[in-house]
Amino acid sequence: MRYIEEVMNKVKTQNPDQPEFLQAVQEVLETLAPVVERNEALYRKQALLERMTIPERAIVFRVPWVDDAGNVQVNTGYRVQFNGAIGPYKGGLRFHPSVNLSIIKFLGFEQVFKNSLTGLPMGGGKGGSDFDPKGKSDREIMAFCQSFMSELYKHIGPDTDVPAGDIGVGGREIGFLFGQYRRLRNAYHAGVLTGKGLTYGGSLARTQATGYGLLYLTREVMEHNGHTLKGKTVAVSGSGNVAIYAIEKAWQLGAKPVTCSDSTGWIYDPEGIDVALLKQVKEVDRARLTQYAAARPSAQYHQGRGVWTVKCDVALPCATQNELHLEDAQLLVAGGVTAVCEGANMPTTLEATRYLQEHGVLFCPGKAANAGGVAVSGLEMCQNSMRYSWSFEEVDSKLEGIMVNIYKNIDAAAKEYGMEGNYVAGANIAGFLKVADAMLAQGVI
Ligand code: NDP
Ligand code: 2IT
Repeated sequence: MRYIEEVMNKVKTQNPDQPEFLQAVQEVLETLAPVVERNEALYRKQALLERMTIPERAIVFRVPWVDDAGNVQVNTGYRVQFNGAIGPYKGGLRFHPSVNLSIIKFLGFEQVFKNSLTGLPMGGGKGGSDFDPKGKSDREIMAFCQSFMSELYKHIGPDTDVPAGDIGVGGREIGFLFGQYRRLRNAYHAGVLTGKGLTYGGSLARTQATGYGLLYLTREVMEHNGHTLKGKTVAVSGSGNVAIYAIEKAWQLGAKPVTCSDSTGWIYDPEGIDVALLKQVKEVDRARLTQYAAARPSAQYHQGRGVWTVKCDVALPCATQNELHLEDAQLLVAGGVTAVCEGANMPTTLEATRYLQEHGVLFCPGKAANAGGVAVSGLEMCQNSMRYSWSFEEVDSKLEGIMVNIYKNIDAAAKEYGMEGNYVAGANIAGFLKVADAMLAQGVI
């Protein structure tokens, strides 16, 4: 126990200006206490937790590009290669004005344990930029992506580090990034990026994977605790890649998703969200949710935040970090929520998580619940290595198997360490043990 506190204090001293990173580390370290107690002397002598909380490498770079008016713009680019003990660094790229080193480090740290939970050989990394894709033309997006890759390509490769999408980075951006990488390297390293288009090495079902995987995991959590998803009301936040396919799979599993949101407002649709319309608005037109509301008579549009005021059985935060606060958790509990499963990374604050757990809500953390995206990225790498591709059904059934397995492993780890039903502890412990073992086996690295 004392060892964990000592490490936490060191991490705080070394990173005083990185609140998101500290939050992510604190959540993991505090749940590792029972594991560390069993191995304290070894872990301390090996400085294992100190090593796990410092990235192997963090690259920060300038990204200059020219806008449509002919002016030079400049952004900051990041790639944090957090831990490569169990495989090449793997994790998404986020383009959003809020991006800074703290956010990329928190995401990279989470990714280490998430990737371990998938059972596939992938280390953890994350990157991105404070570039804001909103309102930019396709040419501006391309100019930015090409400049970003002109530095990033030196640090990545199919056996080194394999980026993918995250907030603000989808199929269009991955295409531009891949084109520039290929041009600079003069080699067709299909496995250098995942989330690619289907005509140049992408995997079927990668687009759907995070949202679908979230619902497979949510179904496992519900059913192993005597509930079912069938007929249940689901509140979803966000309206991007994860939210859209979470909503689609919720319908397919017999539940009724009634909300979605973006950073300016949210929709309550008592008849259930119309997925085809949502895809048209967000994926095709790249428009705002006001357009959804205008086209759908049953939809109510509200400005600002408020998704968690809707009475629901299952809540799926799928937008961004720290979007579900203590007051939201209190409202959800008062409304009788059964389960909260995180589609986004760290969307629930530490206080809200504790409140939900203390009030008997089934709570599944993002590391486990949203691991389906990176899992299918791993399957994309696998297909690229084989120079082959699987059918949608094949990839989807592998994804489902991986999510079922993740549930089994986090449930078993929680039970083994005396914290039955605590899936936060279960996910952290199960994810940690594999990485710890690999690091100890590889010596002082
Ligand atoms: P998208 O860019 O496709 O969508 C993001 C959604 O979240 C949009 O609706 C966006 O609204 C909203 N959002 C983003 N930032 C904020 C903010 N600061 N405040 C309020 N709303 C915000 O991203 P994804 O769907 O891919 O990612 C969503 C979450 O899921 C992230 O936490 C990501 O890390 C996580 N994730 C993604 C995976 C993937 O495969 N894509 C895999 C695992 C996790 P607006 O359009 O107004 O900005
Ligand atoms: O947070 C995540 O797991 C992702 N954004 C997906 C990463 C990936 O490499 O597919």
